[in-house]
Amino acid sequence: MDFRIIAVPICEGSNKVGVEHGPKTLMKEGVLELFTKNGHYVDEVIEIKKNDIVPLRNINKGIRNYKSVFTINLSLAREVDKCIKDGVVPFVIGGDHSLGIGSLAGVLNNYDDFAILWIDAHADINTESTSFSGNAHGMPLAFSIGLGDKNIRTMIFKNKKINPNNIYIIGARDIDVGEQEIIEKKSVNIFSVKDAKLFSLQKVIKTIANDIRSKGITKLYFSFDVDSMDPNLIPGTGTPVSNGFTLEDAHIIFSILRDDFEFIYFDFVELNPLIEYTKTVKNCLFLLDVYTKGIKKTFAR
Ligand SMILES: [Mn+2]
Repeated sequence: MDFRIIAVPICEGSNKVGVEHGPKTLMKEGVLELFTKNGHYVDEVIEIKKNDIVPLRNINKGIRNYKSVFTINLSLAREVDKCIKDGVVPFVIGGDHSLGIGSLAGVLNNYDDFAILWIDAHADINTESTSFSGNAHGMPLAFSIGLGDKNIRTMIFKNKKINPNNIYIIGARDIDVGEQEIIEKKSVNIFSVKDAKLFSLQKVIKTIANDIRSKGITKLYFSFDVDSMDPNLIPGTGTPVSNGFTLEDAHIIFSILRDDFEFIYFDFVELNPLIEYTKTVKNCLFLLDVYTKGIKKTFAR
């Protein structure tokens, strides 16, 4: 498959520094070589430019570092859009998960019908009114379904919306009260690690795959937050939650999905090498190897 790696060193959507070093760290540790080794062509590696600032702590319009989050995601939306129009699949490396705002907007500008696989310990579907922290990395899915800040919805999403029923959150085990209400009201699909262990992960993922297929959807947006994993395996992340997925689980999730769907977008977010380096980087590279190895070597379009 032909990829473009888009590095997004954003930390402003969280309240911890360090996550902005994710892309540079993975590049230094050989992520590009993994793509090549596994038979893919990377046409370009680009980085979303941003002003050199640390998280300011100021909350404006209910969102921390509003201006930076807005500007970076507007640039990202344009790059993702351009990448898809160039016939290449975006592989976005973060950075915090607020980059989902620009990514979802960029993908939505090109495709109407796709399902979103959101592998995460959190639901990331707060609005600025339901969020306790004001951290935008907990909000991308809300904006994508037409909730929350009007500027983000009109200027980044151009008033386009994702059907909430096409969102599948997998691995969630730390959900805010306001998020739970949105999930129920909008019929977002959500599966906890507990569900997965109870019914067997294979069964859960097969059910999801069947559900997506039954809607006639063939395209997948695949977003992987490393905090979906157990913190013993990936300690280097800003908001760890215990009882996460194992490396084998991640393998199962991907191997069931890869044969049935066309992947139109990938991201890999929230690794923070300043919190822990050695184990985190080793396991991130393992996961990226699994993902790039498993993708069929066909062209996106
Ligand atoms: Mn997340």
